Amino acid sequence: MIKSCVTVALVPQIKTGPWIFWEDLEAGMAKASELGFDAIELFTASADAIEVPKLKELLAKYNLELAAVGTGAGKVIHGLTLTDPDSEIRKKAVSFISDMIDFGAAFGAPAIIGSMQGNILPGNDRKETMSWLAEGLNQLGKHADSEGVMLIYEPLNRYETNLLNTIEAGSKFVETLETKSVKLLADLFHMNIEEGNLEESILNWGKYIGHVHFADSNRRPMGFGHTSMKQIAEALKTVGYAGYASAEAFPYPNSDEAAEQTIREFSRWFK
Ligand code: LER
Ligand code: MN
Repeated sequence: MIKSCVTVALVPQIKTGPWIFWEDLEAGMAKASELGFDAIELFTASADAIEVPKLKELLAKYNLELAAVGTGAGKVIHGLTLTDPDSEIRKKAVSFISDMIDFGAAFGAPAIIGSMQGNILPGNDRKETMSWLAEGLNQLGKHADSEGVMLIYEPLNRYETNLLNTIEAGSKFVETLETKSVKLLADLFHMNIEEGNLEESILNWGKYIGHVHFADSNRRPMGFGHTSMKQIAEALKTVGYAGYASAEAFPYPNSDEAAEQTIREFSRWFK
């Protein structure tokens, strides 16, 4: 069974990003609960931005799970990536993500590595940069495993990273890692830009998919763009995907209506 999820971002620096709810955690959770979502995905400035007991209390109050925690603040606020040529920065990136893994693990939720993967910077070698990414993911995957959670790595579109852009490239890279705890995030928005055929990629590499970002071709809530959801939903069901479809979409036309649109589309394809 695929479960429904909606994003809540609490980081002012990423205010213009594709998040359904922002700023007011409890108001977002109340609306998500009212609409029947199973979970929220949370973006916080750091691992200690919300106290674990407080979040546990809110999740229980609103009958929601924590699906995943985002780490993007590490890049946006602190400039940290796993592929920075400076080894001290890479070390800080690992430490930031490690703390996020611990935070998520208190709820059984994986951490997501999106923008913190970084880029091959001008003048740097692709092979060496990929070895830094592998080193970071191996270290963090081992840590996630010891905490009993997966680690989610997200291939992004070419305008956000030049490391790995497709599910195939991500899967082949994951196969080379020592850790077996790293799974991929299939973000339907990025896939719309990069994949030749979304459903074929899901069918071919489905065993590596651990999380799904549910957004249309234009990053608006599903149904507001031109993604052919029918075939994608069938492919996800065929490969036995049983994680979350998490709405990482613009709050278009506003947060509440974006959440309503998302749950309607979720029910249409996954119920
Ligand atoms: C993060 O999940 C992601 O997909 C980024 O493109 C958001 O800016
Ligand atoms: Mn995403």
